[in-house]
Amino acid sequence: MNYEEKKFPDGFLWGGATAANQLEGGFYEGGKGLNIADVLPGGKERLNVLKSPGFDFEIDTEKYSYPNHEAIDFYHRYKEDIALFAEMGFKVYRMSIAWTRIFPNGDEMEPNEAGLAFYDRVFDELHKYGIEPIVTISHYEMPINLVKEYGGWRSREVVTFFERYAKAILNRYKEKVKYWLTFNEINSGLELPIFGLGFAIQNDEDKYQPTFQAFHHQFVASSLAVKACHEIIPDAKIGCMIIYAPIYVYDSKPENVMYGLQKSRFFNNFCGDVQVRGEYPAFIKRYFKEHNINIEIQPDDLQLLKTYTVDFISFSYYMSLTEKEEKLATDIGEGNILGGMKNPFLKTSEWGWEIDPIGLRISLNELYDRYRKPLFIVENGLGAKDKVEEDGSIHDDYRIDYLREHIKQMREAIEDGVELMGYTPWGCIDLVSASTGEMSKRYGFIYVDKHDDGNGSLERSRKKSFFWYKDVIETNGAKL
Ligand code: BGP
Repeated sequence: MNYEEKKFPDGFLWGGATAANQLEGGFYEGGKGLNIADVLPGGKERLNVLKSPGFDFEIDTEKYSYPNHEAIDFYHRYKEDIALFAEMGFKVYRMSIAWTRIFPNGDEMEPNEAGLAFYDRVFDELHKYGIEPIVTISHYEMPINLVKEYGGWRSREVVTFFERYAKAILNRYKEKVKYWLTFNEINSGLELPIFGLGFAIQNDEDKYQPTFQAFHHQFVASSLAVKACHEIIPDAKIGCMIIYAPIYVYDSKPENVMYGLQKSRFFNNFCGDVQVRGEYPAFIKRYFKEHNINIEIQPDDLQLLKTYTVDFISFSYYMSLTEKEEKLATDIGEGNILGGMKNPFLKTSEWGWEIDPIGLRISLNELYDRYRKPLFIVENGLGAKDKVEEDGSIHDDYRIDYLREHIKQMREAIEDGVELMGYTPWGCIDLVSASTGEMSKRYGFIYVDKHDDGNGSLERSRKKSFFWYKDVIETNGAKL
């Protein structure tokens, strides 16, 4: 391929991605209320809380640290950070709005002006550099009041509160935001319900009826947001957001192949099928029947889901999963948050996430074959521990290698015929990790001097990958 052929399509949206709760800090400023991320402890306790039943959503500062409270202080330093994004040449910046800045308790009638004004300032700053914001309406941070008083997404009332919130921000930012996403990694509710569904599983029963009722409420809420978005900002595009992890079947045993297909349908396709095709797929209806799940569906719900489907599909891609029907505990890859088996052909990150660039090409093809809608990779990246040299430089070649190989596979997928809108690698600036609550799991092109113990000057510096990514964007992907 010559230089011209290596380029990505004109208008390809290069950028980076973050989420409010993981970088803003200022958790009690500007009238903000408490959200789920504010009560999640940092360090080893984080994963325990996410994976074990019975979390009570209380803050206990005697016992735990809460890294999201200050995070990297984007709340006060957004100008400096956006200037750095601009220096890399970002075309877009994916961020989220903290629901609790706009509706501190979630159930008020009127939005909080100070919260609205903060994002006005952020969007204005982005536009100053010609960077288009891509806004996730809800990224793992439901207001605590809605969790405690209403049971999170179990409650139908939350749909009304969410719709009010979505309309408030769509109206306010109609001139400033043209790309929207409804729920971050909506299918995470199957593995990490605290994040995905806004409630903690208390017992096995919760995994059935309440879980799927909560999903239904989110689907309805998502369609209401699509409807409002199209009415309020006719030239905007709004997408769903799922975690995609292609499933590799461990061997050719037909039972395992069937298991892999079912696993993929459940994890990868269930939420997309509802949000993109506008209906519950047959495999989930069968599952409901076999598990006695009777979700409450209001008369207009199904028509709403069918009418207000998303314009594009965005997804996060970190790893593939290898599966068979009967796994032994020793088959499971250590640290792999989604529970897949060890794949002998793949290396893993320090946290046990399989590194699999070809899996991204497979994901893009599977998604495009299934839906025939534009795709957007809104998260991808390598969590790694960075070493700061004496002169302050950071040689993160491992991150460059990771991203380069994934970008190559994106180009392959485009050659395969996939319509790909853009790429926003995760954590373009170091931030608090969602699953570990630690700072030391870094993804950024920009280093932030903040450590797991909460100390650090919060100073920003450019890693080697910063200059590399700048070149990638400048050459529209021709120079990797
Ligand atoms: C996704 C989330 C992000 C993010 C990322 C990396 O699941 O949408 O919020 O943090 O994963 O995960 P982690 O921070 O656990 O390494």
